[in-house]
Amino acid sequence: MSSSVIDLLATEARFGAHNYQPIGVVLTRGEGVWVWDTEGNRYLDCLSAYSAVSQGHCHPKILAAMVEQAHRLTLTSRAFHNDQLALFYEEIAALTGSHKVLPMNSGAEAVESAIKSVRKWGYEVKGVPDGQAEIIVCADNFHGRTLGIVGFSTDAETRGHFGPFAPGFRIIPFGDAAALEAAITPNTVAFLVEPIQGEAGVIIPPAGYFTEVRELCTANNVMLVLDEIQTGLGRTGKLLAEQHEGIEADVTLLGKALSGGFYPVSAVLSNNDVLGTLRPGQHGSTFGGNPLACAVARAAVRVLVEEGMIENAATQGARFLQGLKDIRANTIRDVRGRGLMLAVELHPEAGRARRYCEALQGKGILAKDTHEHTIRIAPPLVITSDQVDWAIEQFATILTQDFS
Ligand code: IF1
Repeated sequence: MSSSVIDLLATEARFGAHNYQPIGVVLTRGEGVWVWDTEGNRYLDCLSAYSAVSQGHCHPKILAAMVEQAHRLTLTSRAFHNDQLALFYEEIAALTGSHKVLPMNSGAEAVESAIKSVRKWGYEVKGVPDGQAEIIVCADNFHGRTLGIVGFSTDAETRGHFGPFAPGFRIIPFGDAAALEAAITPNTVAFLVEPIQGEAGVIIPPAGYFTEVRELCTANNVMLVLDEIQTGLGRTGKLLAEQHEGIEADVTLLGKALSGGFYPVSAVLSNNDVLGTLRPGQHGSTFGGNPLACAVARAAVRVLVEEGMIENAATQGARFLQGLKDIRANTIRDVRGRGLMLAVELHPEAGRARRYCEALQGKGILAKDTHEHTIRIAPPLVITSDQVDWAIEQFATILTQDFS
């Protein structure tokens, strides 16, 4: 590492809160699936900023939309109308088959907004006594970092010493429809769940789980809220991960790739009932729905569809998964994934996943460990067959070594 890079790291360490422990690479440029560090080394990005950069780094059409809009108008607040919001609503509703759209900024804000909305729906439409609404969530969930959300996390690191927390949440195991049935009461307003648990280590529920979940929610007048902030917008090889299950959520949450990584843009999508309960003054955001965000999101969604990125995620995801499965290495305990949301789980004796990610960096691949023993792999959806094959060779080289 050059002295200027060491200076940057020291300055970060001195002034920054130490709430992250990044891999020792300082990135300065990105294009498509590639990123470059300050010393000129090139890496294949197998994290894509946690799936926010699905369209590839600095996609030229999203960039053009952003620059054009930034020259004209960036922020009006929702005290006035802007000429981008209606078009954003129309396009996202048509694409996803939703009736109503609520624009926010971060993923956590979309989750918080959904919680507020389904509670309000519970009191005003379902008839739950005021203050009694219950929301069911899953163990090992990850929905963001705000107080409301970390209060129903089951991860000690995520929630430890941040309480007291808001009541009104019940936690059940993921992938267990019988547990959902047992947890529902007359006061249950919603079931909030990730289609595939990301932070938990790319955990895919058993086949048929979501069909049963959908039936239980419908039968009990419980809103099914799918957090598709990570799984949505093509990541799993379909526009929405719910399509793999042949179901439709009542409320869908989008974020991350909704802006192609240019800007924080998130949204709550729902049927008329849920978002229909919000009245002026009851919810909002200074930046939510601003013209710059809307223009960027419109371009981000357009290129995703027009450039075939969703189909490519399905094709290249299957190729990547098979390639990883074909690696014969006794460090590997499991390989799993759907589309380009993939994970390699290591045997505990093989050593920490972090060491493997550091070794992969040396081979020109940036990937991220999760939960000690799992390497998460989520490249931009524009990855080609040759790039997948090259990545698999690097994974094979590293996974056949022992870092225990
Ligand atoms: C961090 C993981 C990914 C999410 C789902 C909501 C949000 C996220 C399903 C909140 C955010 C991120 C945030 C990032 C780590 C990360 C993550 F490792 F925790 F699981 F992506 F894989 N719902 N996920 O995955 O969205 O408010 O951040 O915009 O460092 O916290 P946000």
